[in-house]
Amino acid sequence: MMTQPPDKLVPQPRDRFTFGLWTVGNRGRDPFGDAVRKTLPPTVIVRELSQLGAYGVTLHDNDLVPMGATLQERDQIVRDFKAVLADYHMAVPMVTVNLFYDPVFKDGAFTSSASAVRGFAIDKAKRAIDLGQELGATIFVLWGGREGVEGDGAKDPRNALKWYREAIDTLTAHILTNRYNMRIALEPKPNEPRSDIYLPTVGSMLGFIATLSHPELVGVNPEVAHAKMAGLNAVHEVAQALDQGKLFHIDLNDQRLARFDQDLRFGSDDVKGSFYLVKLLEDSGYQGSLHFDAHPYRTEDSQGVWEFARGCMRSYLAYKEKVRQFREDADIQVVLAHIQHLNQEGPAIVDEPSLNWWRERGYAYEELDQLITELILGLR
Ligand code: GLT
Ligand code: MN
Ligand code: MN
Repeated sequence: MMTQPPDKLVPQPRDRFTFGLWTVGNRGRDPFGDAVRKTLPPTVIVRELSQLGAYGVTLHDNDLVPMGATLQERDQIVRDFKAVLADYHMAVPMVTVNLFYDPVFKDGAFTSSASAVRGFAIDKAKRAIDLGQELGATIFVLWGGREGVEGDGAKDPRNALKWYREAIDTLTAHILTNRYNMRIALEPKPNEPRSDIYLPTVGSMLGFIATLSHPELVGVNPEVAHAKMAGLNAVHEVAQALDQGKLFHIDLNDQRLARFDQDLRFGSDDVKGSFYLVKLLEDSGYQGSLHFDAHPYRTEDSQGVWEFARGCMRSYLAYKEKVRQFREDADIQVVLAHIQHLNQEGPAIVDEPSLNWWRERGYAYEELDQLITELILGLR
């Protein structure tokens, strides 16, 4: 009897795919329109994602425990949630804290000009770290969505950075005092919901991290869409984090350049950029979660939500398959070898004729790029 080859695009827990509860749970609200879908209970999300082959889920404190819950209520919710995770063999490798939704954070959390708000935010983040520890998470993400301004009149940005630093230092101290196995990943974004958000890129986060009391405990969580909103190359952003050993986590999604925060299904818009990102992650041996921080289109019903989730994972695996084909494609490898050969065997630059050789040589990047384009288009 003929056995079917396994479908390479069917996700498995070993692929380390995770989704925020807030991603598939997104209700489609936007600045111009109300919710179009019902709230999905975390238990349903865990069940559906596990059936689709995900490895785990991630969450903000308030995706699970509502603001204002009593300690007793909180403990009950966490107990029930842990039971569901165990039932469906799902992990929680990362948690984060919501420091942007409640109106108390309208002028920022760690960088609010009011010290009472800053203190409240730090305390909320500590409790979220405790929750993460309880759920087995080893990464704590901080996205400073409200850490910014519309105008710089009332707040000296140097003070904001000082307060930001003090907050992160307090959180690493909390991790160390409690001997938690937890590291922090800072997530940059250039703007939205604030006009300008402090520390807008991976590079600025890395510069900031070097000034912290415990830089070894702090890395970055780059998001594809956030780099693109700033007109940057997301692959290079991730590469810089890898280069410094700071890629603690990643938010995979897609985005058109120079638009509002779209959080599109991974790999759905920028096909070549997604290919190079997957290639980079696979080439680098990155072992962290492959985390999707994206939203289903607002047009979708619940069936569309799960198609969206399946699509994120299938697309990652499809690009990964293309990376494998890239490595095995004879013509591509010949062009790469030719480029390598010229790079290595070209003459040392010692006189005018050797200088001219380097001036005149070609790099064959057009041929290479055309081959890659055809490979991605499925024509090779
Ligand atoms: C929010 C934001 C994301 C962050 C999440 C973590 S929440 O949806 O748009 O980029 O990663 O706080
Ligand atoms: Mn994100
Ligand atoms: Mn986003």
